[in-house]
Amino acid sequence: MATAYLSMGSNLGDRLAFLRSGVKGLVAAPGVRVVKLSSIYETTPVGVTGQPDYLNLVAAIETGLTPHELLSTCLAIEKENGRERSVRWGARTLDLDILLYDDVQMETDDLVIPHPRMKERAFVLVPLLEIEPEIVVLGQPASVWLKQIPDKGQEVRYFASTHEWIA
Ligand code: X6L
Ligand code: MG
Ligand code: MG
Repeated sequence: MATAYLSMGSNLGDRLAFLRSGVKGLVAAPGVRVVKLSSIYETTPVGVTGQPDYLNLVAAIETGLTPHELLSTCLAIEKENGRERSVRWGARTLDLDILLYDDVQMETDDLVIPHPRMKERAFVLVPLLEIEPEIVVLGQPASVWLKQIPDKGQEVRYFASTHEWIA
């Protein structure tokens, strides 16, 4: 069994409902057990500006799936939730990314772990630190990565609890 951390985001339609549906998809997925969920944060878009604000959260899971099986599961859940891939980094109903998978470091054409840009994204690090305050990413505490992010409008505001979302 491996422990993995996943990032979830939505900035189209009923954002909260898409996150909820994404979590339900994970809970229902064979070989996945959701063990922790962060709160939901409302965050400024990074990469492409001029799109709606995101809701983001991070989930900790235990899984018997391999990294690529987990990736397929994430893509299937995105698809079930109407994800369309047109504009790179554009608005989306649901995005589900693998951040960490045990201490695995791997780089294939379709999957890079740890997630290559997670160290520079407050919308990932803030919810990750909420559920795992001591976590180390690529040799450095996530809290230190977060402090190193320049204050350039990467706003992350508490939005809602996920208290009732996993039994
Ligand atoms: C230069 C070039 C600097 C590209 C940054 C950063 C690109 C992040 C893409 C970048 C660059 C991304 C979310 C988001 C996206 C999300 C918030 C991406 C992929 N997803 N912003 N932007 N939350 N707040 O989930 O992360 S698009
Ligand atoms: Mg993403
Ligand atoms: Mg993605």
